[in-house]
Amino acid sequence: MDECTDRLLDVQVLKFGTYTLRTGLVSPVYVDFREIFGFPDLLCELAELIFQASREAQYELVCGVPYTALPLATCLSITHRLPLLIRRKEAKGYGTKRIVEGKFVPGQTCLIVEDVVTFGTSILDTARILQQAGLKVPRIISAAAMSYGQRTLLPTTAPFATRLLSLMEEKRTNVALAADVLSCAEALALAEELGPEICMFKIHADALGGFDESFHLRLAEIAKRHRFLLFEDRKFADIGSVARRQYEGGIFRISHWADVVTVHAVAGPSALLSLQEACSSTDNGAFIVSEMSCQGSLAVGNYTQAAVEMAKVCRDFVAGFICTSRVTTDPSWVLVTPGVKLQEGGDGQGQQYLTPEEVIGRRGTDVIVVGRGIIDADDRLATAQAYRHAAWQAYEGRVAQI
Ligand code: 5BU
Repeated sequence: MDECTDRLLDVQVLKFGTYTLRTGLVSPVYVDFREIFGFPDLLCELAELIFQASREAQYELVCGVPYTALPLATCLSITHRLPLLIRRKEAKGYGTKRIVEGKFVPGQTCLIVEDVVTFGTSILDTARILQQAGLKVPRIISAAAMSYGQRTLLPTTAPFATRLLSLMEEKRTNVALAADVLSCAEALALAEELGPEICMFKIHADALGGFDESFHLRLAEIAKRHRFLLFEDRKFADIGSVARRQYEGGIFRISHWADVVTVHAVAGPSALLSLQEACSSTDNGAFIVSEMSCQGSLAVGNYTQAAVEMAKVCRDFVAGFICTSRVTTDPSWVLVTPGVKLQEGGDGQGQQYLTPEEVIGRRGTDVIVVGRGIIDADDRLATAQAYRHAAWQAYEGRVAQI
């Protein structure tokens, strides 16, 4: 895959810069798929990667989303002897008036191939039309869903996001543990036991009994040994000067040990800018709370969009967002979702849970934050491994499928 990516860069199918897309979104990456038509060997290589990525799905036919994905679908069809369908953009006004051309019988299963996905509207249109024609659509494959590793190469990815994305890719885990236990001693024991399974260890320092300097020194040592990052879920929401003092000073001295913190958008960008100034390393960062998992949250709609927009004033410090949906399609930001359990439901106190498959696989966020789902389990290690497996499978499925 990496060799293929290098060639896509060489021949300018994949470009990095600042591009305004048809949808009005500004993107740091642009895929000019039409450029590939001049390189048939590369087209075949990409079609083969798509075939490999879709192997688990059972399908009998292949259909490309018009127009640029048609050569990809054709290549797959010829190489693997899969009958090809063509979905017309509009039904012909004469002759058969068919909108889906090709040989098929209702009930057959069809793979949809797309070149680049922004919002997925064209894909969904194609899926709907094929379904109306009686076909089953098990999988949609896109040539351009970026992996965590590939996203570290984007020039707009913040330093902390780069650290997190590389760690997730290398360690093969996108689970953050919400270590909401009573004491620092318990938190250290949890970090020791579950450290090998997670990418971030999230605490609320002010809710842990016995907090002192020796705690964060010992936690940092465990984090280094088991390779995870330290996340203080402080949710700063005050004016810049106070937020800075809360970050650097007091009992917790958060800036001395936390790799990443959360910041509310409600007070505007000043808190972010002050925290960035006070940050002990340029490799550290913050997540902006753009949505919350709890019932009745006011962080919705225009607020969410404004929170996402605000991140741009502090691009080197903001690594991404806390959210429960895909609040941005810009792959430089990391999307972190709390309120996750293996079974959907609630906790009776406003928390709402979605499954790893739902948030990573279907909604398209990147990291799950799990607290009681793991902490309340009889076997915490086996349960953490089950979350890790579910969230990673959902991610791997998504890199091939949108
Ligand atoms: P739970 O035990 O998995 O429900 O814990 C969720 C954790 O995520 C907990 O530490 C919350 O403070 C944190 N959280 C959340 O649940 N929802 C949010 O919207 C935000 C943080 Br922001």
